[in-house]
Amino acid sequence: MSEIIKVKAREVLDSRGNPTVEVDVVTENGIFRAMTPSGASAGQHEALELRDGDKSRYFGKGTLKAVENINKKITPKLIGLDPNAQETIDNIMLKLDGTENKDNLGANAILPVSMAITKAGAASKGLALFEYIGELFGVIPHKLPVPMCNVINGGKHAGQENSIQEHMLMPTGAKCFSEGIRMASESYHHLAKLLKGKFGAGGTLIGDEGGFAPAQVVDVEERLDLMLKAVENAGYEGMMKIAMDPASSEFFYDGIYKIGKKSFSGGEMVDFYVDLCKKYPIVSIEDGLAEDDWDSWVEMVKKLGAKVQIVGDDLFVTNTKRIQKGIELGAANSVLIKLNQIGSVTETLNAIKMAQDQGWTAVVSHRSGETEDTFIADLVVGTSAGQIKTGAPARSDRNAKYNQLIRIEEELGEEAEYPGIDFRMDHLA
Ligand code: 2PG
Ligand code: MG
Repeated sequence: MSEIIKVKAREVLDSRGNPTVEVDVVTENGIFRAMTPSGASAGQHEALELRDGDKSRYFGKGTLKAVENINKKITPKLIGLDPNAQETIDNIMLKLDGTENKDNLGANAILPVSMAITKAGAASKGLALFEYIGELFGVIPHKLPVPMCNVINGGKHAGQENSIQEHMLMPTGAKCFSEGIRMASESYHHLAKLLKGKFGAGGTLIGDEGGFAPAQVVDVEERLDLMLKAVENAGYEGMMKIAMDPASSEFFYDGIYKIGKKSFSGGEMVDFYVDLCKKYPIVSIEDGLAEDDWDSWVEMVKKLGAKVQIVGDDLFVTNTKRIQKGIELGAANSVLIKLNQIGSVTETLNAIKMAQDQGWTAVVSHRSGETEDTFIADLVVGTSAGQIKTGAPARSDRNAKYNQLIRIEEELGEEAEYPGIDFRMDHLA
């Protein structure tokens, strides 16, 4: 058994240039490092992201308190422990925090420690991280995910108000993951050509997740038309489906949804998606409705759920209590999985398990503020989740994850499976 010799945290920068927390866990096998990401369109019910609030540093966004919570409070409890005791270690941190929302230590203190422990645990067993996560989760991992590549960024990720946030391509017609990424990348570059031709250099400005953010294209149908044209120009017509994340809590005001100049009730919003799905090859809609508008979610599942994956992100915040409520109500058929929404590896694995046990899908996701940490690539394979959303196939904060999946696919060789168009039903088989 190896043991934890040292745990040390520091403040570093994320992809948006905001501070975040990095942790080194040291065992006899080496240094194991993890970083926590950060959301912009964060859900109200997420675990606490502890920020210093000292306006003289990073506009109040400093993370020195979270760093200190690790170095002074968490570290002494972990020295000498076995890094393979993931659940025990996560529970020690949860107990030390003592609150439902991680209000004392901060999810951004607990999570990077938890992730670094998983990496140290894998090394101590001589396993690749995805294999070790498979062991923790109870599957033999060989399934690569279908990526959701966010080629047009809107909403908060593009400095726009009352606009749909993510417009993604899913290469469902690819034979394997690396071919899917090639199809997405080529389509992305064709989209760049189209946008440059239409709007000049300003058309290819990019948003937080590496997708284009053309201020001139506000209408959702115009955005989707451009994407499909790019796919056609790349030669992949019919081989790419569309996934959307409107992130609608961001344009929900006192019971009314506002997109551009139009207003919608919950029911009208559902009808808007029903119409859109008739016109476009949309297979997945995340946060089409606001985080507490449960009734409209139920209506959406009734009207669209058989055909379209209905994914709860801000609705569930990777929290088994909220997922359980969603299951009881029939409010979705899929859960978006973000480690830092809940704040530990064990709780994240439990959320994925709960979704899958229900016959729902789980989509592993990045945050809009990312880092070079590729943990989620191993997480999606280790849990056989079958879908990952980690931005455009561009910018190293996003491609770090796609590239890690290319490596995992290579390592699995003949064993590797790619669900393609069966990304929803595959895990039920
Ligand atoms: C989302 C995410 C990631 P953020 O809404 O799904 O794409 O955005 O990290 O800003 O919450
Ligand atoms: Mg979302």
